[in-house]
Amino acid sequence: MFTKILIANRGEIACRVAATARRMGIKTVAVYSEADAMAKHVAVCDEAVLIGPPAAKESYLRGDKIIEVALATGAQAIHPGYGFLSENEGFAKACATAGLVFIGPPASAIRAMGSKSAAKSLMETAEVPLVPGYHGDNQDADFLQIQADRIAYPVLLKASAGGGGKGMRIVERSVDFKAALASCKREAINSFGDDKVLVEKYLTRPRHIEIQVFADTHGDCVYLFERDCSVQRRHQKVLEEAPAPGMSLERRAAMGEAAVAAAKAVGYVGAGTVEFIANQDGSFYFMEMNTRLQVEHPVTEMITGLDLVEWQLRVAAGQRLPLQQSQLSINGHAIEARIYAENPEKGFLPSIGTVRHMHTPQAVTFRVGGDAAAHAPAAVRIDSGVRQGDAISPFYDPMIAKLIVWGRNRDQALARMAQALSEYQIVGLASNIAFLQRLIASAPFAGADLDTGLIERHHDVLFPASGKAALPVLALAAASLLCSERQQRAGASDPWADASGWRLNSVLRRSLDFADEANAYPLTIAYLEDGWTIELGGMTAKICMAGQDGSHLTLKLGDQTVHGNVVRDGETFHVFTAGSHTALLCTDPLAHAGETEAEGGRLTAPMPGKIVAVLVSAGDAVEKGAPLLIMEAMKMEHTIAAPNHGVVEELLYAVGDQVAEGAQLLSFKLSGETKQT
Ligand code: MV4
Repeated sequence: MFTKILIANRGEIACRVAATARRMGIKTVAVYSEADAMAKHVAVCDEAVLIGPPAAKESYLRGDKIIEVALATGAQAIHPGYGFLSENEGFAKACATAGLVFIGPPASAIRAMGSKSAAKSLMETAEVPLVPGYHGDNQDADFLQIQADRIAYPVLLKASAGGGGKGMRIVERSVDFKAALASCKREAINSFGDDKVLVEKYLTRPRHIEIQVFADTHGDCVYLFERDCSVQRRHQKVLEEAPAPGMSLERRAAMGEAAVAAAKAVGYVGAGTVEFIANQDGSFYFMEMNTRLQVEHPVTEMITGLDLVEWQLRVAAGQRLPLQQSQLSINGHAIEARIYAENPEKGFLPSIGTVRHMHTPQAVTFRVGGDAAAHAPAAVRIDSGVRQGDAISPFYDPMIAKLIVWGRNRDQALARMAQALSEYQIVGLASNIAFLQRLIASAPFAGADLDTGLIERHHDVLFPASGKAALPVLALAAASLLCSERQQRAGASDPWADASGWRLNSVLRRSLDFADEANAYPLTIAYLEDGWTIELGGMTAKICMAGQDGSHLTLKLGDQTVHGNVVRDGETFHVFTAGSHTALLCTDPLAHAGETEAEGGRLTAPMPGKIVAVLVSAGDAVEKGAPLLIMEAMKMEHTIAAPNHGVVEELLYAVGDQVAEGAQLLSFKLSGETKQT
């Protein structure tokens, strides 16, 4: 076995590979770009070497540099992860030339599967089922049209060098064929430098079912069953599960054997995935083979109890496969959800920025009883290369984490997925968590009515119009704000240690305006001895604090108890309660009064009143929006907030002082700017 390997990747997969290496006592070398100096994958490896600027072309795709680093650090093998250099025939060859083991298939197998039409010819010989079609060398337009007419419409044109859905054209009628062919060839030459196309019968509601295979250098090859990855959007997988719902034992064996035949036909070694599309009637056809470890490999690990990275390392070191086909079995059901920094409501636009707050469900491993379950599946597993405080940059894939759950059956796995998603909290970036929650709860997914068009067909359910924030959500946001003001005033973190005496005998009222993307929530708050009342649109409810643990609040709201986590990011209050996330912008008109004045260069009293609290001292450095002092006027509290980051220079009034409208309350110096008064 190797004693040291280099991991030529980043993010969750680099961390995933490092975890197995560590467990096996193998040292790891990370490589990283300038953007990743502080990344998790650098922290979890034993050594790390900078290989270049952020752009992948200048770092993670620099095979020459990576090989140099492997040689210099004494690594014996390179694990390419997925993406980047993982399916690069030239890199696999260069590793061998340098005397390094490429932890993946032989370069010849990568090449054989790189061309769709060549792969199909090989598969035909190996008797792997193919979609009716033409994948030969004759590219004459009239000839291809005859083929399409023979196959019957609709047909699908695919660029032979394409992949991942690029360079495809659906042709519905014979009269449209020539134009579609010309357009497909144009895209193929532009995207792949090769205008060869193939013609296939177009299946209208296919499922994407892929088989995990493993081969060793001793001629053995097994299949580790299937994954259903039908839930995709624009050829990006969103949910993956194993086993595939509705799969019969016969079909599983037939697909598994076809996949093994495919692997053997190209002299495969290591972990590979044979992708099929399956008709609703269960017939299946070879699509392509992915010659790498896939993103979704954890669902296979969960149902087989195996560590596929360990198998990769053992096979790469020349060992035999640890188990034979007859020793492999399926235990339970696993589902993976890919958590992305993206905005589903804005066409899944990637969201770039810093993860300001992240709370994840607890990963749980337990041992289940029974002979069929000798391994210990994790009920909840999270594979991630992103921690709180890390940034999602525009340079790489915006995946934040993979959330994988296991259950005895699909329903239990679904329930655990719902629970785990409801506990996932991310602030600072848009994420697809709420979308995933709707997706797994949707009738077609819950009912396992899967096909590749599921998301598009159920758009209305998956993208509902945003509703109004519920009262408990608003109460939590308001209580969070009121408590933090009270704590600042008391100068103590204990909310009950409020001994400043600021609370007056008369009831103080103030307005507090919250808003989400669709609605405004103008609240009126009244201060009571033991809490507040909150008024919205003629409805009044009483709030009492029942407990606080950091940002987690428990309230009595009328006769209910509500609890949730409220994370403040600038002026936005992120409320996580009952499994949902609501972002509420607080536009305290009084805080804004201070702000507007400040923009004119003064922090002044918006109206005549009395100073009831001074929250800062001269010399304090404060963040934008930090409350500086509170005045009371017309039974309302007015918070004067910092207009920007800066330093308090001089306080011009003290608690109890009366101030006239427009009076300057303090002098304040903005960071990096000249004095503002
Ligand atoms: C197809 C097909 C229907 N009929 N081939 C898309 C990417 C590539 N891996 C294969 N793809 C498809 N090939 C025939 N003959 C439908 C798709 C397809 C698809 C396949 C798997 C997962 C998602 C998909 C989404 C749209 C289309």
